[in-house]
Amino acid sequence: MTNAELVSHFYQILINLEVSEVIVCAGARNAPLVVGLEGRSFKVKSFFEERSAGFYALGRIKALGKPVAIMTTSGTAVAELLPAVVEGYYQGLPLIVVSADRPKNYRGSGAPQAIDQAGIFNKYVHTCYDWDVQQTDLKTEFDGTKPLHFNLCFDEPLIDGDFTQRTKQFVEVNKIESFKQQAFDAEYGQEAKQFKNPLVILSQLSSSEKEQVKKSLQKYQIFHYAESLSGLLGDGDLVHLQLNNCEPLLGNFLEKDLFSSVIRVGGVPTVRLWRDLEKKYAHIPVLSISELPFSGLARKSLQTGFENLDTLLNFAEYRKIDFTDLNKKIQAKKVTALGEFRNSEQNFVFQLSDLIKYQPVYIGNSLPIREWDQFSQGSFPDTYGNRGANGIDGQISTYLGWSNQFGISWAIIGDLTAMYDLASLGLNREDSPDSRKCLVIINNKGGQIFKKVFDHEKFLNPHEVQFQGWAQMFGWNYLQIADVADLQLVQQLIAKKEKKNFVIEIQTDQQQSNAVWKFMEETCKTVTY
Ligand SMILES: Cc1ncc(C[n+]2csc(CCOP(=O)(O)OP(=O)(O)O)c2C)c(N)n1
Repeated sequence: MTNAELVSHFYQILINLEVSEVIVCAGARNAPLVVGLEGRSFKVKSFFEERSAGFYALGRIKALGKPVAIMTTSGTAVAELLPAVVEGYYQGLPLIVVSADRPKNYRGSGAPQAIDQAGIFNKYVHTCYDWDVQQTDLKTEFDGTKPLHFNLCFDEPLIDGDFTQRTKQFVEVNKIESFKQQAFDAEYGQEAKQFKNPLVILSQLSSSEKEQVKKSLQKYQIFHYAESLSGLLGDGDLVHLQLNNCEPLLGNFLEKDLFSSVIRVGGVPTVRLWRDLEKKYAHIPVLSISELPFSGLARKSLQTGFENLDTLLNFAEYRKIDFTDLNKKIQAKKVTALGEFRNSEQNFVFQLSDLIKYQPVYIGNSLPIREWDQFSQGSFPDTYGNRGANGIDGQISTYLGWSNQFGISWAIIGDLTAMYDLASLGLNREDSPDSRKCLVIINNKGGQIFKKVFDHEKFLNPHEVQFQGWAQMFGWNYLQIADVADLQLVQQLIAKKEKKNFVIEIQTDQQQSNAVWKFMEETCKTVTY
């Protein structure tokens, strides 16, 4: 077979895998693949930096609900995709990695741009297909629930035939099932009896899961703690069943036996209590309802899929709880604290969320996700964030890929998180002209999440960086806000409806932010149900 024929067969495989978008990070070695794209129907996006491009592809997968391919040249270009592959693995996203390689006999030789690429992603991909022009069996199997790697070896001359030809060979792609959640049988039902008075925690949900969960919660009127990534926090039909989020309260509830088990619905939760279930509350039975194969805990717990959601939520015995008064008390305390510490991060989140209610929002890791969970007001049905491996890398890139589907959208991220993904803004060129991106950086001058636990420069990485020059470099508009009153500028920006992208840098007052955390912790000790 020639390179041209291998490419032609391969593109038929991509089509059979339902790939319609391809992100291309071109180099010489993947020239056969790049040239072969000409005249095919894939939507193609080119970018030079593989790490950002990989994370961007994850955002596209989330937006499209189907696999997206990313192509790299040989060498470290492939290795740059590891973080996105890992993130894709833990989120269950079908990222199709296509790396071009030098011929197989170059392996281990140290020849230029020849590294050991086959199997480089190890367990984080469903399979690595390592093919060259000698390959006769091109049968592909895929379960669609994790990344997949094709390593295609090309010898020179790279362009060796007619790349416009379409394959006449039948290329077989089998969809297989590799993971099946525990069925809800009699034995399982017996175990599920432990789930008395459960605290139901909602974490990351897909759109279809969200609707299903909402229906069941409404039907049985179940009290729950909703994280923002569920898209159900503050939902008008559920808000009377939700606790006004104040994280430290949950531990108190377990200690006071208000709840005696935990049912988690969706992704692995962010809330501190989840980590405490590992050891501190190891006696509390935990059941996870999720489509992913991860229990999210190293200790014993039960797991099942969404098909059993309604049965399980109905099955559990609930204590009738009315949190109306408690919610009011917490809200009053929050408002007092935020009023007093008006330039705290938490108050910026509180006020900003009110301005951008109902608009799509991407939430970055570290403090932003925790602050959004506890201090945002209103409802955000389209909320997304990379919580697979909780990295601060690639956040802007994923946001840009995910948000192309919307008109105006927002991302809320930390300053180190922004600095991690500096090439990302270049990804936005030529993107959907109707989408309008607003990237909010909460600049607290370092990794302030560590302040409470390891208050040392080595952890905080303090800095005086500002982001104006960076925004300008990529032709984005820039707004700097250091007082909460200036959020009116954001309001004006929204009202103008101009198709402009913005970097909005919010400079917060660290002492005030610390004071709010302290106040809320104290409050949680004193408020009672
Ligand atoms: C790729 C990666 N490296 C390191 C970490 C560890 N880490 C967690 S939070 C954090 C600091 C984040 O700082 P920033 O983005 O400024 O947010 P802030 O803590 O101030 O909210 C770091 C380094 C991580 N989660 N991911």
